[in-house]
Amino acid sequence: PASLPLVIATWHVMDATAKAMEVLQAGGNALDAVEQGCMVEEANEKGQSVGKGGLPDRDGNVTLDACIMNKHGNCGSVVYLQNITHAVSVARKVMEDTPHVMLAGEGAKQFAMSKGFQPEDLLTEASKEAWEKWKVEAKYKPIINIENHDTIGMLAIDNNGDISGACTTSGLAYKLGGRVGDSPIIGSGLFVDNEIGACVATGLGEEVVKTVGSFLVVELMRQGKSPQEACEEAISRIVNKPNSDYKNFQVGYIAVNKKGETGSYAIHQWFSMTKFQNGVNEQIQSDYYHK
Ligand code: SD4
Repeated sequence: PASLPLVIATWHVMDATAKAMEVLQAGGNALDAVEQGCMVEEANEKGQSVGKGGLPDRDGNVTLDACIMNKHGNCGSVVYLQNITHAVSVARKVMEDTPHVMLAGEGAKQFAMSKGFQPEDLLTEASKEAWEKWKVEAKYKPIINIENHDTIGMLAIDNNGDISGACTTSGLAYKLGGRVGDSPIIGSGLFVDNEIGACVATGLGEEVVKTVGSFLVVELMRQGKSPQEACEEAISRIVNKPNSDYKNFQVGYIAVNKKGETGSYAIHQWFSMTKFQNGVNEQIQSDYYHK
């Protein structure tokens, strides 16, 4: 089997995977690792599709979606959360401190504040300027890879061989007010089954939700597919739909199985996975469908 521990994440996020590996090497569990890894990107104001500095919706509001899932198959999620940078940590509190799985909007924010999270303005000058520029024409169209390396999904296996995953995003830039993507939807943006493996998605969330993408990838691994084969099959479900408009949007998956084998696949070029294993932290370009 591949050596443990290991961490993989969507896009080019070496600081985040380094943080997660540091947690694992200090004997921390996979859940702590994915939370702390994701927090690195949430706090990074330069990342314009997650946490602080995320691009707003069309009304200028930064609204966050995040979820987390542990080795017991428990999960927590927040949707349409405003003014709290570390959405992934709020999701973990929902999992651990409430009888619920999802909290939305104002209720999620009030809950976060009751747990000691400090509200702050998440719209940075740079993101505000980008939004103002967008407003001139105000055309909404998903742009392939606009997110490039920000929205983060992370999966880890710790020294005990246990798997956890997390996902956090400010969603699609200039979305309609109220829009929620795949990232906080368990089974779509993220799924973890400690017996089998885990998967996390990025890209146009609507297309991931319609195919329950991450659950699909894990179930395909359960049926014997490798993580790579499972990611490819889940992408083919999207592109082979009648009238699929896949040429105009991106979806990417990364997956890991219980043996520590990994895979990644996307519709279009330039999707990548960051992987930290055996002392090597590297960005791996993903293979893709549309050539
Ligand atoms: C969403 N899947 O809200 C997210 C966006 C994303 O890289 O992954 N961007 O649809």
